[in-house]
Amino acid sequence: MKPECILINKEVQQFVAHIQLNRPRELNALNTLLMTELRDALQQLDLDDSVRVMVLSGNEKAFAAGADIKEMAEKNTVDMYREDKFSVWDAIRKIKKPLIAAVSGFALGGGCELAMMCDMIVASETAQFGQPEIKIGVIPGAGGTQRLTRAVGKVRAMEMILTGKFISADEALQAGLINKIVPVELYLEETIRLASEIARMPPLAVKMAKESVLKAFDTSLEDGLAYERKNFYMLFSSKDQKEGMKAFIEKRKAEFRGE
Ligand code: DAK
Repeated sequence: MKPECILINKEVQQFVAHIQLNRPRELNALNTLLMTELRDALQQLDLDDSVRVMVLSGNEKAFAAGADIKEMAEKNTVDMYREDKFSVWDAIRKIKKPLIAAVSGFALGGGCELAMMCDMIVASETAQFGQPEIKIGVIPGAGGTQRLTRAVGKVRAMEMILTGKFISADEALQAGLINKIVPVELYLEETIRLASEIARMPPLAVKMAKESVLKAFDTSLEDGLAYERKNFYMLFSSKDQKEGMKAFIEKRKAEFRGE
């Protein structure tokens, strides 16, 4: 069935898929249907050998202005607990292939959290990031207090989360929240170019590299090093390792197949 709240282009470039959040009238507010469709699409693409990297964008005005406030406003604690909407976010967090956010305009609340769940963020000059939940009586719930703090440090995260104020693309770049800033008419193109660059790398090594980098966020250095080493050893069972090293010695371009 065709999704209602997202657009999927499975082959925007070779091995690169693009998902666009598509509730423009609501500034891509993340309602339950959108998040479920996004989870389903990402899980399918994660298993699809013709896709190696995924790009996630909104539109020029908004990546996403947060979770849908109108959908949440009347909920009580028991509703929230029983509905367990976080399982959808947890599933997105477990996607193995690289996911790159292309952010223009508002990335607020859940929108900022969704961008931070991606592996990299390319922003247009108009991008604004914020966790304004405090202004509507709550706090970030989909990782904002944790990921923002890890990305920009305690004092900046405190300021953003306690005041709800937005930061510009320039401030986000300076704080280490995003990879780069691109003119608005080029931000999507540039994100797809970055995705294509990664898609030319050996896919198994890419997945294991992603997994190993993410491990650094929730483990000791000792355990993280052991984890990295295991993945490093494992890649010596792959055909792509043989191909990559042979191609280097033979001074030719490697042909990676994800095997
Ligand atoms: N929810 C629902 N509708 C939204 C929305 C949102 N977050 N943001 C914007 N809209 C709607 C507006 O209501 C308006 O619809 P109409 O009134 O025309 O029907 C339309 O989008 C255009 O918005 P504005 O007229 O307000 O546009 P402006 O350019 O004047 O202002 C703005 C843009 C982004 C500054 C403003 O819309 C705004 O402040 N929006 C709310 C931003 C915000 O507070 N975001 C944080 C939401 S709380 C969870 C996971 C995650 C979360 C919660 C639970 N679980 C898994 C359970 C996350 C929570 C949040 O994100």
